[in-house]
Amino acid sequence: MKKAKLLIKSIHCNSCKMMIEEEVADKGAKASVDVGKRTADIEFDEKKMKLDDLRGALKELGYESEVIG
Ligand SMILES: [Cu+2]
Repeated sequence: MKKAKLLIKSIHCNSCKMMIEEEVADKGAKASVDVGKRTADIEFDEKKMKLDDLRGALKELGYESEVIG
């Protein structure tokens, strides 16, 4: 499993956290969102998906992200 950290500036509450975590789970990966820090720790299988595809799916929900780790 590959790990990445995203900064998602438009996270502002627990529903954002749930939306993002559910969307990432739907794509077959794992996300752990920290609402205070506005970050999402992502664990995904590089063979099955690209981080940019996941970021694209989040963007469609209104969450633009920046890869910070
Ligand atoms: Cu929110």
